[in-house]
Amino acid sequence: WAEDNYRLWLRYERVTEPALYNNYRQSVKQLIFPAGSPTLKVAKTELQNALGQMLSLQPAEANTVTANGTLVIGTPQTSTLIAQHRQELNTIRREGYFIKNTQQNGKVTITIGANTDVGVLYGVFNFLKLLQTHSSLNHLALIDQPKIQCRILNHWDNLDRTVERGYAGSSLWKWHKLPGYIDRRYIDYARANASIGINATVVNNVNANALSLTTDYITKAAALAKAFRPYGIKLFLSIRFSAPVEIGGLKTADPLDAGVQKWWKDKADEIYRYIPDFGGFLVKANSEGQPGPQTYGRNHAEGANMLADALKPHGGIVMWRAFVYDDKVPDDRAKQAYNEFKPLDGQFHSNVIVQVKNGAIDFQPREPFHPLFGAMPKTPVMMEFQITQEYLGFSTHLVYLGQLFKETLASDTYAHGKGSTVAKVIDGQLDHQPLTGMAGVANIGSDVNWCGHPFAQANWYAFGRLAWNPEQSPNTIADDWLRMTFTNDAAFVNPVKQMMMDSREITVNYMTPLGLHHIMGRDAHYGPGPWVAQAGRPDWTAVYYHKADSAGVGFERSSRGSNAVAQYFPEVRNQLENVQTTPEKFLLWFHHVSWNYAMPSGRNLWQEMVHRYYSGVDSVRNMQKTWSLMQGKIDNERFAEVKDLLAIQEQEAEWWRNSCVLYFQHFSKMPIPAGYEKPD
Ligand code: GCW
Repeated sequence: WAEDNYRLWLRYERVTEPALYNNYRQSVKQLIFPAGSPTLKVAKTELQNALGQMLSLQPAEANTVTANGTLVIGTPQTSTLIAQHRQELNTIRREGYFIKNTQQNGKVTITIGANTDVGVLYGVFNFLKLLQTHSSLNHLALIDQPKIQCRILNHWDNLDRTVERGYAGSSLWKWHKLPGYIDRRYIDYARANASIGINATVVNNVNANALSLTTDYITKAAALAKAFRPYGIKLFLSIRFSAPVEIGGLKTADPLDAGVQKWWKDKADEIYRYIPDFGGFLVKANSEGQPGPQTYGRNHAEGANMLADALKPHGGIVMWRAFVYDDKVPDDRAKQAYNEFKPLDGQFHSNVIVQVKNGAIDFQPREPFHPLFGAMPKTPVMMEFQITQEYLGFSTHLVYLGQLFKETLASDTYAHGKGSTVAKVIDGQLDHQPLTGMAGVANIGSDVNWCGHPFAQANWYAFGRLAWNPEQSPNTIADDWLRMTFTNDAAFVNPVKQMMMDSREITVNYMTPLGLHHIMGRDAHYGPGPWVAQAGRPDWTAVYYHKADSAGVGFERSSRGSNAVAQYFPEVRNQLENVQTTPEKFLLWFHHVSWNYAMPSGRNLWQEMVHRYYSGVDSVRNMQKTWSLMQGKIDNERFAEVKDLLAIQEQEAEWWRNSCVLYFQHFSKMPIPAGYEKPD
């Protein structure tokens, strides 16, 4: 059980189909892979282990191609055979790779080449993916490279090993045993990340403890950085803006104060002495009570630039979060980030990137894209997705987030007319930004299976794949993941993939259909709580986010309400301004709509809402049916685990449905239409 759960998508199951087994063995009989550097060494070990497990084979090592079925791997520096492939090498940049069939000395070879060692590592992992997914090794002509530079996990892990919004056990980082003891798990974590192209990690919570910048903790962080380094993963730290006061003994943390500037400069110099390739800082400032430049009457740019200047000589960057949320700001919460950041466009130094959550409220089951995407053409802007399912049933509900991520990435901002998708903003194409990134708030903990739910592993996987290339399809990603994680049996892969693909919409239906949002229980954000007051502000009554009353339901964000729609470009704004043209999935996000409003389905709004909640529950039952047919196709342990979790999901979908339908019925005063089972 533990083994099956632990190995993630790097299981390297033995290939049992005889023809394929023989064909693969013939293709990799000989190996030319000189591996001197730490990165090439780990790539080679990964390859040899995998081939051993999948094909019971150790290819014979050679220096020249003397047999059909030779695997040639390396960079132009390590191999003249690779250096010949000028055209491919010129196309791929630093982290890219190519895999192709070639003839050398009249023999058939497979060549995996890259300009750098880390490119080779990515090439090897992708070659192994071909084997794991039982793909053909004939006519290989793959050229691939990342579209986004910084593909980074954000761990909201505290130094005491609790994890904010973590549902998979305690933090992986055993701070108390670092730097002396390197847990084997750090290596497996790095392997898993490298296999999907993740090249950076922030190991501590954005609600940061100033102690993480003390010399003791820098030493510990340096040990982690060293463990990750061969896998091409750079370490970043979240910082607490007031650290100069808390651990530096200064009177202020004002970013314009010369003493404060010097403190950060010295601190950066110190960090780079321990971690020469340190990535930089992630900063949550003036949000949810965290200190920041505004505490001293300065703005976000002044705060970010001060840190950026300290990191600049070493090549480090600042990821400055735009998730600013303050219940003292007397306006629609959805508007605050745009209001504070848009005016600062052009004022950030070149090694600052602004990190924006996918939506303007907070990682809801469905949110429209954040209006800051496309709105700051003079500033690098990166994406922050949440992989951990804070608002999506923790690690109990099966929800494939490939669909959620993709929906945001494919949204059109119209910043430069039609086709200005969010993906093009964050991969730098749209405004020719040299600095690009995508962050995912990790769902990883020390549970045996890393993520709490066997299917939550797919969300880590999908994040990495989309950060590498946001144009990829969630369907292909789910297909690869299922084959590598469970089995290549089509009778399993096809129905379960469909279940994954539908799972996000199903969850939206039983939690927050039609644009409802933030109606989860307060603080925990787990079960339903549309009746719960969300915070301590007088206007934030129980109905702050849904505004239900006898006339209707929904948050009016058109010009007739908070006018949050004005933060979007005209094409989007005009569409959202009007109830009739607002996409149904965002209806109640942007409008307060009458219970009698006629929906395209022919139902009125109330009936449609009831319908969505019921169909959400019904669909979970269908997921259970699909899954029950999978018995015997995979190991019994994971089969049983998912079955039990789906049973909880079904109960909780009912809990959501019954609570929300009965609660909103107080306002609609309309009956539950005939044909639906009675909620209780
Ligand atoms: O989603 C909210 C969470 C907080 C989190 C905050 C943030 C780290 O409820 O737990 O704090 O967002 O993103 O900063």
